[in-house]
Amino acid sequence: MKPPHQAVWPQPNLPALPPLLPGTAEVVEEFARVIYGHTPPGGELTTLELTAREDGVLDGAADRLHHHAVINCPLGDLELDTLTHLPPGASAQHPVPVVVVLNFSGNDETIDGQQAHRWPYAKVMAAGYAVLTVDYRQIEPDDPNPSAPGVRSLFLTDPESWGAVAAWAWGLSRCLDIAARIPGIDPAGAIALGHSRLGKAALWAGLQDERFAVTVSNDSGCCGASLFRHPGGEDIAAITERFPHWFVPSFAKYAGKENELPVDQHQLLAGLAPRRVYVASAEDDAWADPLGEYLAVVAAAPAFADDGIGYHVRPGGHDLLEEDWLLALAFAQR
Ligand code: GTR
Repeated sequence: MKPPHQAVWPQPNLPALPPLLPGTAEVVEEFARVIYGHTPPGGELTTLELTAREDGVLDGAADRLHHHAVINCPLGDLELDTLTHLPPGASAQHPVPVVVVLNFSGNDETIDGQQAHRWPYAKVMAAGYAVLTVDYRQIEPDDPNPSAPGVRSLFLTDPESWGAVAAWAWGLSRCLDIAARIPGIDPAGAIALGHSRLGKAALWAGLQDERFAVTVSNDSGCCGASLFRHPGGEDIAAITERFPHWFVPSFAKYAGKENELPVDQHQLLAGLAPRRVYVASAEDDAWADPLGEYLAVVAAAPAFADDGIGYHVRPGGHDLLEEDWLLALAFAQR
């Protein structure tokens, strides 16, 4: 889809963007230091139990598998319950690539709950991909004062040394560990995909985990794909006020001082090169600043080979729609 915006940086009356960083390692270090925090090493998938399997669901479009996984961390185990859809015919002899996506409100909601429109499983199967999901709250609660601890309490580091977005990103990598053990899934060609706050997590996961061949950000906005230095929508003051647990506490000192931030999000997108990244925006999603997302893509593009970075903006609001999936998968398959 053709981006409707013709704008490029520099923008009149807006500051220059910081230059692209030399490589992925530098991007990880800078963004860990300033925004997301440092993800500690560790977290090993031990037990993976298939707890249920139904073949031929969705009128034969998919086989549905439920797994219970145990991830061994330095201070205890994290347990994850994953839901996987496989195209029929996917097997150890004929494995398919996987899209790893966290969900907001439970695995079952992706099938027939209020979130089901965000999960066009049959179409994704027809495109030749498996989908593996887990409830993001099982990895780390989305609460500044959680009643139950998450994975950040299972490491020896200070829990505040990495934010909840980084914890969810860590969880995406553990989901890929799980996917790699499921017969019928080929971990090569894996896609990390996320919507909104989980789009921020997908970008941070894709950057750090080179097994993700393609990273897809959908409406990820502030601290996701959109530029801090392009005003519009959510800013640092708003995001750190409402979601102090998402990032390192020191990030809040840049509230109202976007221009002093040492980084900007085009650098994060560029850090994914030479792997590939796709940014999806929605015209009416002003809070995520679709133009700021587009400008970040344009500013990151010099880091990529042809077709290494892609973008679309569709009509409508803040949501993950079938159209977003299919355009992203078409990009991945090019
Ligand atoms: C909003 C938040 C955004 C975005 C969104 C979402 O409230 O301000 O950064 O993450 O939530 O996750 O739906």
